Amino acid sequence: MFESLKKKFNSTVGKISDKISSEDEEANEETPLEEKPQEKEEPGKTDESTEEKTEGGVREKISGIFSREKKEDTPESEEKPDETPAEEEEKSGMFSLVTKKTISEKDINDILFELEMALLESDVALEVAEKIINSVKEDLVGKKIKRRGDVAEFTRDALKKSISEILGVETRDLKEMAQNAKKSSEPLKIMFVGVNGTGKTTTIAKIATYFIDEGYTPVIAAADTFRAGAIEQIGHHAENIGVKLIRHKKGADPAAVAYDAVEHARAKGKEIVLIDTAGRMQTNVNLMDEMKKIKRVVKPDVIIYVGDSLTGNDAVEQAMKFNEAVGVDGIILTKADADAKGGAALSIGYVISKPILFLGVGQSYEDIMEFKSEWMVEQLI
Ligand SMILES: Nc1nc2c(ncn2[C@@H]2O[C@H](COP(=O)(O)OP(=O)(O)O)[C@@H](O)[C@H]2O)c(=O)[nH]1
Ligand SMILES: [Mg+2]
Repeated sequence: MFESLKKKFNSTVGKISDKISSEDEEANEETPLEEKPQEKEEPGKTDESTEEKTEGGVREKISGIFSREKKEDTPESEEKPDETPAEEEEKSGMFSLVTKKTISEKDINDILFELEMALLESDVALEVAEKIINSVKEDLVGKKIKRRGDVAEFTRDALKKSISEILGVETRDLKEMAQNAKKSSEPLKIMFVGVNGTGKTTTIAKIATYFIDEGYTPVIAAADTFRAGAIEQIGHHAENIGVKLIRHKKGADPAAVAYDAVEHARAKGKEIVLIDTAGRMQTNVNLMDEMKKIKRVVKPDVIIYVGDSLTGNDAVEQAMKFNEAVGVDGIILTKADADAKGGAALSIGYVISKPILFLGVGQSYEDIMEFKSEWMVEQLI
């Protein structure tokens, strides 16, 4: 899962660490660090030792496309002036592994730009990639390096912090909502929206299983009355997991199906209503209106956008459209088990300011996991 992003973040740690450590070694061998002349901006020349020429060429070509923040390098005067005798010794090169240097923007600019390009290739949204790069830059520039391991540690920490910030959208606790529903005897109504094939129906069966395991009795509304075979498909799942399905005929008003399911839950004391809807293109106005009608009629407590993580930027784009049309409260990303890239998982919550609640991680009813941002950070770096 998300191998591609993980590789890119880790290789960035390695590259920054190698670059700054090797500069330190040169500084120790050649001249005292303080007297080392500032390198001039000569991308083709200065980076040959650490980067492949082809990558450099590509970078130059695309460098005009995306705007890069230009900041002045941290001035040398930021070096701590009042050094202890021990620090003076370190600088004089007595301990070759103990060096002292302040990370400048120039040290990391090219490597971070390369990371930004790599993130975009992995379907990370542009605003998210930019935020990560800027946040890491802000954290690293000016950091004083005392030991060789510092650079890797600082870079890793800076990346972790930026990813945590990206994923730090306030989440919603469905379990708590279900508990409250139980106490109030008014069912928790959850409506699932998203385009065709993203995994809505499968996800509803998984969420029903999740709540059954928690001791609740859900009911499912077969409100996808549009697609051929949809009612049979969800009926098959409902039977497998032993959940009551409320269904009308194909072509019936989906809002009426959802309404009946809510009435059923009220009458039978069931705590949760899960409403399946037809997969519609986010651009289909009529079908979007139909979804708004379901919303008006049953007033769901939670609207969950179900997106296919394999579709990357498309999933993010669709989430925006659904959010504009009906208002989304949370996200479930499916097929994360098959997603090597991870761009949608990293970006989608940030872009629409709504939390990812679960990840779909396979085709069986148990293959769903609660999404925790700390877990995601650990996956990535
Ligand atoms: N690997 C994998 N496949 C999934 C996952 N969720 C759904 N699928 C598959 O995606 C396909 C479409 O799912 P479906 O629920 O019919 O999508 P819907 O059109 O949005 O209702 C089915 O073959 C599912 O088995 C998941 O988390 N992982
Ligand atoms: Mg479906």
